[in-house]
Amino acid sequence: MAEEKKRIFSGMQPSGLITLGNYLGALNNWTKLQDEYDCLYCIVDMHAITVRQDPAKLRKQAKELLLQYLAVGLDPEKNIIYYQSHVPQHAELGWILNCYTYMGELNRMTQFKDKCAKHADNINGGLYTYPVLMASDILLYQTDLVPVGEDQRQHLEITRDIAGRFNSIYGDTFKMPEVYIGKVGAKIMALQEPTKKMSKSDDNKNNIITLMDDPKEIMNKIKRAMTDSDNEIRFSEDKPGVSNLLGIYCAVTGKTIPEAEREFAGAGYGAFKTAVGEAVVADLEPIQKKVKDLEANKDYLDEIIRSGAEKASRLADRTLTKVHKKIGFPARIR
Ligand code: ATP
Ligand code: LTN
Repeated sequence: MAEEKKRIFSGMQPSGLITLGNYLGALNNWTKLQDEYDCLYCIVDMHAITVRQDPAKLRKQAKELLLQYLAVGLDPEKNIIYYQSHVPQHAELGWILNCYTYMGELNRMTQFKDKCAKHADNINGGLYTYPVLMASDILLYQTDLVPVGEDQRQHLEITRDIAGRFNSIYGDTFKMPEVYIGKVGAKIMALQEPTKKMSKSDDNKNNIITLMDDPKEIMNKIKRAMTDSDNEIRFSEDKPGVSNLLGIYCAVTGKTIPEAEREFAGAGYGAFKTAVGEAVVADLEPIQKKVKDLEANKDYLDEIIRSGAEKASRLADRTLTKVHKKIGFPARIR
């Protein structure tokens, strides 16, 4: 009998157009892993409302994210692609796991601290318990591997802590998930402030390149990216701007950092930035074309989302039934 494939779960928030950071840090790895694993790729709209969203915009962004998942090459025949809010079991397990998570653990989350600083007027309970919902997303499907960018490592650690705690009280219930962080592109930095990560909800649009930026915008943003004054193209901690551009260049071309450093030895920043911009444009152009082609195909998209939710829901029920039984909820008479 063929061995069952291992399972992957990952997700992105429909909180804006996805950036080069989301693409190189996560999406690009998802497409590479889709043949080897059974994958669920979720559009985590329930996570997105932890910061205030405009309803019409949120709906539009969720659809755009679906188009982009497909345009980068996620195959809906091979992967389960769906909106988180269509599978209420995420919230149900989320509640349960809240009761197995300590406030002390949540207080340590750096993303929570960052988002509190950014949204001081709306520090809500959802923002605080966000990692528990994320743990539920992952544990609901008995996930083996979670491909994410470097910024999510801490959330994977708390997921493992919660799973371990639950398993030690009730016996084996959840698979212990592993984090998967790619070698390149795991942390793309903001172009104007290269010591902070590129983030799709950044108000300064010059900090980010989205997958849908046109070639002129991309070239301009990269030309304006912050560098330094020593005019040397070298990867180094004290050169965050140049290092970030080198990282982007390598992630889109498949070259290694030493190869890129050799290629640009003696070149000026102007020529370097032009080469980086051109490489990014060449990588994104086919994706943008695919988004445009898919856009009009409403029935096709609806069917992906409908069947995705149905399949996810069936898998989720298996875990939830097990969890209910373990914690002592009365059995449902069906
Ligand atoms: P927001 O700005 O709304 O918080 P975000 O841009 O941080 O959004 P998410 O939807 O939270 O993006 O993350 C989606 C995936 O992209 C996650 O796996 C995350 O680790 C990855 N990711 C986000 N930013 C970067 C980045 N700058 N470099 C590499 N990977 C990233
Ligand atoms: N927290 C992630 C998005 C996310 C996720 C997940 C990623 C929500 N649930 C489950 C992997 C697995 C983020 O903010 N980048």
